[in-house]
Amino acid sequence: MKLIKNANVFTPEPIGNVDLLISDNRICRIEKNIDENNELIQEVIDGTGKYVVPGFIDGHEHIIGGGGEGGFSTRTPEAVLTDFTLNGITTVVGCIGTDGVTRNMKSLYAKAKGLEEEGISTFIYTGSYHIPVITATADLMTDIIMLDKVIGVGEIALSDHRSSQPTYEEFLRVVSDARIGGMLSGKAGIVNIHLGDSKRCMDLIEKVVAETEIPISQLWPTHVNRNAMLFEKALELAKKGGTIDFTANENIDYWETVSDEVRVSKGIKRMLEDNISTDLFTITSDGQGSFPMFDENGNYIGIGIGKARAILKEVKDCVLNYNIPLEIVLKGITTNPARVLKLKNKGKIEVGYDADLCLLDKNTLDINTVICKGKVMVSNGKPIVLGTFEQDIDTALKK
Ligand code: FWO
Ligand code: ZN
Repeated sequence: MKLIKNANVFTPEPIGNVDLLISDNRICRIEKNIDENNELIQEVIDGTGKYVVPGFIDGHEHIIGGGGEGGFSTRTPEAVLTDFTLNGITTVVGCIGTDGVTRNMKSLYAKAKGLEEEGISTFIYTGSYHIPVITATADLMTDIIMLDKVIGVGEIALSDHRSSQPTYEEFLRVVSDARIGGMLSGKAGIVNIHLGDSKRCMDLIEKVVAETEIPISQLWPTHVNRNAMLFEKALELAKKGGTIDFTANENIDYWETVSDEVRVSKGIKRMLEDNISTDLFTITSDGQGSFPMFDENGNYIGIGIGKARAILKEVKDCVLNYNIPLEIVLKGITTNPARVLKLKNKGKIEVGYDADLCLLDKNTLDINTVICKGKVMVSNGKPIVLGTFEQDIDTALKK
């Protein structure tokens, strides 16, 4: 057992200074003055001066890499364990993007299993930008029903010059198959939708919601803050009860000057001003995903890469620079994605939930300690556990 003493706990709701007792991989007690003189307690973590929050859930990460929009040399590298643990991310959902040919479901599954072996919780979406969906098994429903790690489909590209230009009917069939696959397997069957910059925005999503029996909660649009026009449409969807996903950007100070990308903190503030429930936003990293740039004629001009660490940077920006309460920002990376993705025992500090926890410095919100399923992965800001190839073999052998 491990005991976290005297920390200021956000479940994400703030519940003040309490102690947390962890048994194996679960949270087993949350109360004041838990007696540390219990022979079952092997480790006491001093939470004085720290916040304890649920581990972050990153629902959209290119864990095997992505990119390629500028040719072979622009394919991005895969993620490594400490991309996540050093930034508070304890659960990640892997996806494939533009390149659904040299990136495939076998690699995505293997990488998700590898990261799980190294200590974090992982899930994946089947498919990529493309419709028809390139699946691991015969079809989309079978992927969701038969592969435990597959919780939905995505990232399906719409309103983008790189999409497969799906018809409404083709898109609708993917949404329906994902819903039925999820229903039959007790999973979300979520459709993670990539929105590009074109003026078609949310058209197909709005049509599904307006014309079919499919609930709005089946659809989870991402990159909604990529431009002001799309963001306004996203707010309309949220007003109808849809959950919208902001893509974190670690260089938003620059991008705000050269584009009309909406800073995550301004997006959340706008939802608060418009009285939209704060249950209806999430923040994901698009980590290891490419950020390709094209000119007005669609010619490739350059490329950047997303990073998982952008989420923590946006959290700090929201709280420290824009005075958004921590308990609100945390919802976007804990309870909200856990609900959208139907992740059992994740996203909350509650008895019986997985012991996925972060200790943050109260003043800077820097990561101090990260615990994944009860195992300390980061302590005092230093990685205790490294990915297999994040250490020299001689160091590894000495362990
Ligand atoms: C976004 C992933 C984009 C890949 O529009 O969709 O390209 O396959 O690796 N990235 N295409 C980035 C914007 C949200 C800034 C992806 C990328
Ligand atoms: Zn995308």
